Amino acid sequence: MLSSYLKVKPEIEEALKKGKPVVALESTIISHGMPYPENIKMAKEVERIVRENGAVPATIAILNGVLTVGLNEEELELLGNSEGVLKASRRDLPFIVAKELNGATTVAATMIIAAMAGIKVFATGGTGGVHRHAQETFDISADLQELANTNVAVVCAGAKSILDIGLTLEYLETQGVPVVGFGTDEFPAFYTRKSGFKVDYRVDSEVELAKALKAKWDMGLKGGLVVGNPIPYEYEMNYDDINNAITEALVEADKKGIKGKEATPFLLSKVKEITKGKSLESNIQLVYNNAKLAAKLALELSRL
Ligand code: PSU
Ligand code: MN
Repeated sequence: MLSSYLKVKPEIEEALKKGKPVVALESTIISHGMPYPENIKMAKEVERIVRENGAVPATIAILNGVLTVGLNEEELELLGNSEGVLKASRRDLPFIVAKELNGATTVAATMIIAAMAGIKVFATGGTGGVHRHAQETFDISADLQELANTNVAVVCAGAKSILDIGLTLEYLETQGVPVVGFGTDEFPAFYTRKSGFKVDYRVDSEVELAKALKAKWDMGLKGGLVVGNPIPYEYEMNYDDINNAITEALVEADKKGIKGKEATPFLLSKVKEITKGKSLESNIQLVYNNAKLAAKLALELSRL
């Protein structure tokens, strides 16, 4: 039975039962996406922002094999500051559970667990996507398949150019995943507001977004939706600086033979090093911005 694998914090369970807004948050961003102690600080602040904007935060991870929705301080600390926490995507779930291990959930795994718990809105920094040269490497994040199949809306700051943004958008189109721009016609590129790629639909309010989501799911169109929420102007990076840093990081990853699930964490930490920490500051701020939008979206969705 599902309930023997899943533990939902009472506050979250209560909110879900009453149809109150809840926002799911992932944990790979804590364990593999940012360094300690900034990761823990970010994780706590994101939860505070979700609350401030009218929703209950639900950070998700696997603890001793239990799919856990809602973490306490000690659990956040464990994820953010210990060795041996595995990066958990869809394929890892059965083994991390069976072996009673600790896993930090990617966008894909967080969507799965959020859907099990009944959470419809999820905020993160960036999702995985189609990597550059995927034509040869086949490196396409399992996040994209999850978006095709699991009914959770993901608010992110677009796709960063460690990925092939164009191919990522093509893949999502094939899979029938709507990609919308919040207050923009352009799909944002994570560290920058512009990417050079257009979105399918521009949406200018949370209500409009909530209505589209309700319509999608009412019609039985399974799968998620990607909300591209551009980084606030004041935290945006210089387009050339960040792209040069990414190119340098990609060359280094190639030289070192980094691939598979190590690729994204390696590139993020390398880019941070090259930009002398600037990319991390932008990354943190865009997550806060997404948490705010996700909370408002969850609130509007709960009113429909
Ligand atoms: N992008 C970020 N920070 C992250 C990730 C992506 O800026 O921490 C994480 C997310 O958890 C995402 C995962 O789901 O990386 C994708 O990994 P992969 O490409 O191996 O599927
Ligand atoms: Mn991959």
